[in-house]
Amino acid sequence: MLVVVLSWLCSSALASVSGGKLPEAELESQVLHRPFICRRKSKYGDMLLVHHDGFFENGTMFHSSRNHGNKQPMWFTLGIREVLKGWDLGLQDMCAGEKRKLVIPPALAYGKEGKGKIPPESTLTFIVEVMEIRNGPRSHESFQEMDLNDDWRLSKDEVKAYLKKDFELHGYPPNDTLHETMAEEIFAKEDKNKDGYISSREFTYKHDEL
Ligand SMILES: [Ca+2]
Ligand SMILES: [Ca+2]
Repeated sequence: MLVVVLSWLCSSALASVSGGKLPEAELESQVLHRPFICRRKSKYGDMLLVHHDGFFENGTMFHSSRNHGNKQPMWFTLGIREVLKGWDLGLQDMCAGEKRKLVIPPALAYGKEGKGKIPPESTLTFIVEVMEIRNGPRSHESFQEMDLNDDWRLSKDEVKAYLKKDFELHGYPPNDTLHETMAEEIFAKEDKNKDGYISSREFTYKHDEL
């Protein structure tokens, strides 16, 4: 999963983007559709592929992923403030194929300042449909998958093997030089105690934000 690797590379930066404390505000969440079969439910650290429509309080649509840009659904990691706080809170325990309506108060959206075409103090309504759920780059499952010899730490070779497999899975030819560089970058950032291994502790997210 190339997207997972890329998201892993950026995740430290994303996780460090955190604002000050905002006043308590209630998020309204309503299930519009839940599929009959649900193999897993979304949890913090998962990657979600979603389509979404956003509306102002007066009902005007300000964004629709189906109509804007490349019209593609979007991947993000749940629970690391990569998206609005209201999304992180409101899109838990969802099934692939589920659709929810979220009414998000300003404190859990763009706050006092607003952003771009979102005016200050806007309550926003989103209709969000989850298309797919995957293990996040920092999940326990991803770690186990990468830890080939089960010693609870990732060697540089294990990380490179994972990158290679990931490339092949996406139809890219393996590229040793590139994998080497990517592994170096990952270790520079993630091997906090510089012992040449990424421990499960170094790997896993801390969810102290929420
Ligand atoms: Ca290992
Ligand atoms: Ca280490």
